[in-house]
Amino acid sequence: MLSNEIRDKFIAFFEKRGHKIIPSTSLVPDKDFFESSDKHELLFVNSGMQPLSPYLMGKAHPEGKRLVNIQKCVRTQDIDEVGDNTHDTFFEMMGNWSLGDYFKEDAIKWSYEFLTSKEEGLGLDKDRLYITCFAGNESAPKDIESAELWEKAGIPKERIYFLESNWWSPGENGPCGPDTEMFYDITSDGLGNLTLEEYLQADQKQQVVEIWNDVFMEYERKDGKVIGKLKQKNVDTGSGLERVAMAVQGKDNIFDTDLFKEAYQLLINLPLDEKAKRIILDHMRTSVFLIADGVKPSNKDRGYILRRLMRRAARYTSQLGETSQVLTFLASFFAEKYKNIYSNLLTSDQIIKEEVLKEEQKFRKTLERGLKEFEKGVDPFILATTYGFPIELTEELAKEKGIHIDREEFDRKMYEHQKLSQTSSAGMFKGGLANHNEKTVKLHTAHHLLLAALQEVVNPDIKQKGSNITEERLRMDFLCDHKLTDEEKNKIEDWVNDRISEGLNVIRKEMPLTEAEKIGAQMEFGAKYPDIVSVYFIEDKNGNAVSKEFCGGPHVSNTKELGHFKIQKEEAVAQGVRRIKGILE
Ligand code: ALA
Repeated sequence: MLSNEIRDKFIAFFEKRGHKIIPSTSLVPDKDFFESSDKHELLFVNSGMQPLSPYLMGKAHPEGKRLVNIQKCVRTQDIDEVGDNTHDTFFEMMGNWSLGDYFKEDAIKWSYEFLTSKEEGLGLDKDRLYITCFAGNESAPKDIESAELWEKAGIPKERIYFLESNWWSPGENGPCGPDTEMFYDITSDGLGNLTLEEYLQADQKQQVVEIWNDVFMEYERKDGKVIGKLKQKNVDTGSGLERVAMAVQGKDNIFDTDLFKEAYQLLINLPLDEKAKRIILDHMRTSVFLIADGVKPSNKDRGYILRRLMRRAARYTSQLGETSQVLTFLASFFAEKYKNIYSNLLTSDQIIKEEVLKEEQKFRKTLERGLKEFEKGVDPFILATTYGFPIELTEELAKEKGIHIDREEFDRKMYEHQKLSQTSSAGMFKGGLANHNEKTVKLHTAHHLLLAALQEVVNPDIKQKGSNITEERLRMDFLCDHKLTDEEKNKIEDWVNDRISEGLNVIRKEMPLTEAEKIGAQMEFGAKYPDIVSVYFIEDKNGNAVSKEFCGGPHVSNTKELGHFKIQKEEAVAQGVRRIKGILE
């Protein structure tokens, strides 16, 4: 039985039992709903009940008390599980609702009938079903009634388990209640009766998968605590199409079902491992649905999630090279595949293609270089700002390699960076690095130490006249009336290397230009500066500045990160202007 037939059968089954069909809402939650609930929960609709919340709370629904639909859902909290047999970030949730009408008896009877009936339902093997019910806690009693109803329907007692986790709520606030969950045994030989412990293990190993959840919503939560009963007893059910298709089609993973199979075939000859293929398929399908619902890739909220999904997919296809358009191709494929069921995919076909192509091309250009930098151990902040690597991507790469990423440090640097780029884009700072990666940032800090060393060793009046930094070396032009002697060069190198081994902090401060001049911060000779300037201090252990320079950054946070400084060359560039090229080893 293909997924189209599963959808049709589900709707027809409940329509026949007095349910009115309602359409899926957009994945982007309705504004009214958005305002009335916890904001952070609601980037995307992630269950069939969310758009129905007001009606579960007692408001009359225009279509009556019995509803059925198939709701598009996005759940990104499980993103790390994607690639296993059963998790996806987008799914279609089939659901039936009673808004203060029927309750446990009919809900359970109909769930059982739909799952097992050959004529009206899916014809699944009843001997492969396992059921869990709510075990009870301080908020609500053990749900013995549901267990008895399952027995009455035909499930032996040995396959019904009580768990405290059988409780469902959309977030900290709103309607909620105990649930009863249906699991299907997808092993080839069948597991038979299982003790609670064996059942839990089978669940863990994905030998049994949850295919439906009936929630008996009669309670209300506020700030995570049950505060009492609702005006009415509701039923909210949710059955994931992908997993049902897997059970019905006798597959052990969702990617083998007809929902993914043809798309999977498109990747079959590419040099990608199984997990990568699954992640790419999942993320591109989700991206297609998000774009069709009006989400555009960006750096915040919904747009950020979309961008992250696309970039994660791109990174798994990085070995296909800069010019690959596999993601764009897949996006078009999914739009085509689902257009008869979700007509907005048809109308936004062109936008989907354009958005994916734009993002794919943009990211691929920097991806290869970024991955190389990552291999070399480059700071996550540099990866984000120079290579457009979302921090989650870096964290994921790091996890694979067992490297620890300091997220707090990253967030702090990012915050400062954003503040700085706002001001520097307003033309406020001179100096600083145009192109920064880890190597240039280190050389930049060494450049500041070098100027201080020249003043310390050669002449306190030495002024910088120009600078240039590449990944390989720094170059500084400075006003000086003589060629440096070997002794001076040695002393300069020693001075810089001593400051490096002392491990001095590098600190950035913003201050009025007049104050910066007063404290004698170094400025480039002949440059013009704004009223408010950024000054970098390198401070010794007593808090005295060994270097203070007008500068837009960025810099390392401590000189110990620099390594060993060496002067490669010292030469004249013009009358009274000398040039030093230096490296870090
Ligand atoms: N709202 C319930 C769920 O999403 C049915 O599992």
